[in-house]
Amino acid sequence: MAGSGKTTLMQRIAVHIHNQQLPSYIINLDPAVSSVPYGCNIDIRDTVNYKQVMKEYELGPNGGILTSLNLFATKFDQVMGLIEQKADSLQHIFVDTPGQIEIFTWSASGTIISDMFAFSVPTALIYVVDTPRTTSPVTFMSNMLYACSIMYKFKLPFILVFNKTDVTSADFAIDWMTDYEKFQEAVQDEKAYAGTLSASMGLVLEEFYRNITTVCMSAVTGEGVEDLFDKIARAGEEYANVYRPMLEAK
Ligand SMILES: Nc1nc2c(ncn2[C@@H]2O[C@H](COP(=O)(O)OP(=O)(O)O)[C@@H](O)[C@H]2O)c(=O)[nH]1
Ligand SMILES: [Mg+2]
Repeated sequence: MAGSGKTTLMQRIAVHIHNQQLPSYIINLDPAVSSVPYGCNIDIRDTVNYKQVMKEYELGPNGGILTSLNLFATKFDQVMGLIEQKADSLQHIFVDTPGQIEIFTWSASGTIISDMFAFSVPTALIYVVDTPRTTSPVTFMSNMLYACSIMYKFKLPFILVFNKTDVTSADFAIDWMTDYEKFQEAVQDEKAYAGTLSASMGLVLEEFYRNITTVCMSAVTGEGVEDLFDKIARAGEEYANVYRPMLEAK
């Protein structure tokens, strides 16, 4: 989600891989970001000028981001070539997506780019939740349904990060995910139609929660980052055991 802290998380990851000396690559795919607060190895902004794209194609901000991503996707085989050359010496490759995540998740270029990764190297998705802004049961459910739809669309190992736990603990979220009755209780206070919807969707989400990997952390303080890296390592195993065979069977 926009503003959930994806870029700040990348900054935290950059600090962690530097401290732990984990040879890694960082890629920025947000054409509209004014400055990238971490050292990145590949930056979409070096190839595509977002402001110029907006002007040239007479687009608004979202159209500008989408078109910039499309333009970059047509050249992404060059990026992959570079990555494949380096892959043996790299432990991780991290990719930051545009602030407007929908532009990545529901566009052809987002699919092309993620497929290229998934076919070439062990790949996982990290979905970042703005914990303080997700404390209402209805908002929480909408966010989880969105995460769920992205997981099924991409068919890749999936890590749900509850970020900004320095502001609001994610205990409520973990409670709702592990104990369906607690979510029901919370949702009963919502008298509107949305409350009824949440209550019935909750059952669908139970299955999603059962299979999901969660990390509670703060990109700002760094708390929880070790857990994130543990879960990334596990996602790598999951990719090898479950997802890779599925891809090869396609
Ligand atoms: N308190 C707190 N703020 C955060 C955290 N992570 C990100 N932010 C703030 O949330 C805002 C959006 O962050 P950004 O990384 O740009 O979000 P993005 O759009 O998902 O890339 C910024 O003001 C960040 O400083 C966190 O863990 N704790
Ligand atoms: Mg960002």
